Amino acid sequence: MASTDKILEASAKYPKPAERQFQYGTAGFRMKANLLNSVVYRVGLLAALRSKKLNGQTIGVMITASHNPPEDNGVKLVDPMGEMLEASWEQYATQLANAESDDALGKLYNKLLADLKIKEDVPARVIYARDTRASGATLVTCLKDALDATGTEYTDYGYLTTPQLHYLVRCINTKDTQYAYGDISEKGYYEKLAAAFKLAMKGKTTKGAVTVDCANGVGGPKLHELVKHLDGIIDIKIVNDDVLKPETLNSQCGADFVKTQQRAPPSSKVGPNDRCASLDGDADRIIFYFADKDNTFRLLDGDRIATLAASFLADLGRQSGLAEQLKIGVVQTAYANGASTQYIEKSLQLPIICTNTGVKYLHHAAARFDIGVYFEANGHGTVLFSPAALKAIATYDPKSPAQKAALETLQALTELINQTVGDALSDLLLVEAILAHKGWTCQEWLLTYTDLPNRLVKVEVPDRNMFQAVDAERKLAKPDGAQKEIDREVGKFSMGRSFARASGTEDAVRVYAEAATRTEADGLANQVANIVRGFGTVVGGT
Ligand code: G16
Repeated sequence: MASTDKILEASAKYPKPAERQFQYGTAGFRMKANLLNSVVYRVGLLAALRSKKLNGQTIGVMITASHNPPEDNGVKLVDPMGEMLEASWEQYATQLANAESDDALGKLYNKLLADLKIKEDVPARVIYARDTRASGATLVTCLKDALDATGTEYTDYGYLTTPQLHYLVRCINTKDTQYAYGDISEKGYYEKLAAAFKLAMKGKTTKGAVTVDCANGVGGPKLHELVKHLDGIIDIKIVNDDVLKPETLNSQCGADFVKTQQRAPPSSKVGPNDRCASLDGDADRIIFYFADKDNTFRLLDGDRIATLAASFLADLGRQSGLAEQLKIGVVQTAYANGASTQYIEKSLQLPIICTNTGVKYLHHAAARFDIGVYFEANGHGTVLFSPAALKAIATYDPKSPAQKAALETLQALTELINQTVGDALSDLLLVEAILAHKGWTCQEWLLTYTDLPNRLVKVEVPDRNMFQAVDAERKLAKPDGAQKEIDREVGKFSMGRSFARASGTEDAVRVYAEAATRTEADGLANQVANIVRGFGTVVGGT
């Protein structure tokens, strides 16, 4: 049977839901799981095309909805170096997902083959994994049907965190090259992180335990595995690691809950000043927090991790004698707290780039620096080392014992920090290593600058797509007149800043506001949310 026939035959099992339009968004396709069968099948077709186009390099497919509720699911593609799918291919994913009939799908598949000059006889290779959602098994079947129909070679890695899949994709595609990234196995991932952490911690100890809330997601069992490789040099207490009750995923726990609610998970039993962290459902985000001696909740979010990492790396650059060769920069989004931006510019004196929300945007911007530190405020991020920086760090001849010690720590960090994507487990160890080096508790970390009070609100409107943001999502170009009203409200608040943008992962518009006081930040967020509601309702007609 010709391959298109096989594709059509399998596709008949997965009709596209009528009158639904799909879009490859901030992190792939994401929605209620029961709408996803046809989408995942078609993403499988695209993965095959992408691999063929890249001469049979291995492409990753991750089935996850990360921070979303348990009934959602999603799918995203991973490019050969472990990066997010190249942006220019997102449109093909969207087109395939929206082909109304099997016939239209077959025609589009052949058109893509022709337009993209893809040779059908080149082999296609794919690996895939999923998080712990109940719907994952069905979606894997849809994916496998697409891979079988296209004659793709594939490996099912079962349950993994998203960053673990990114790691494996890079390992496979760099095997036996000068860029070899690691052993192609889950065990290889733990071994790489553990070895690097032990090197980074040489002669240092952490202060007390860190309690890690795993959002009842795949990060729980994987963190247990990682701990086994750490030889007890760090005390990690794991909570919210129940993956047998899928309905508890991200429910009243996890990084998104803690960041948006600005409070610890209600189940938390830690005492004052105890260091805590929360992962999200697929363990690609992490945030830290603690209750101070007055029992006030204190958040140490992605901005804090970025500033901590950037200042530590800048110190290591100076101490090792490599400062001139290691130009460090930080990448943030509009959600970054204004106080963090000011601290990076004024105190750390480092350049900043502001991009749209979405790791794919931050990652590319970070690659412009020798050492690019990128974190979204929600805790998603990592640090990228350029090839030139890696070479300098690997080959520099230290001139003193102090330079040697700093260089060794830098070398360890290049191995510890996941170079493919934000990784909660790698970031956990990075933060712990830095705090150990600085001899800091969370309180000292918090003292580096004072966050402006802020509030994040989710507004449900009939059609979020009518809200079109520009200027790194700091302004609304549409609907007409909305930005003017937002500006007018912002002007009423001392140190006020606010913006609204359509989420790319949830059916909602997000509103962020910060101001001089908590009351003002809440007030501004509510006013802007009302503006969004007003515009959304008028045009949406409900
Ligand atoms: C995904 C993206 C992040 C983004 C988040 C929220 O995270 O990878 O870059 O910040 O969605 O995006 P939005 O505001 O567009 O809904 P995750 O952890 O859910 O995969």
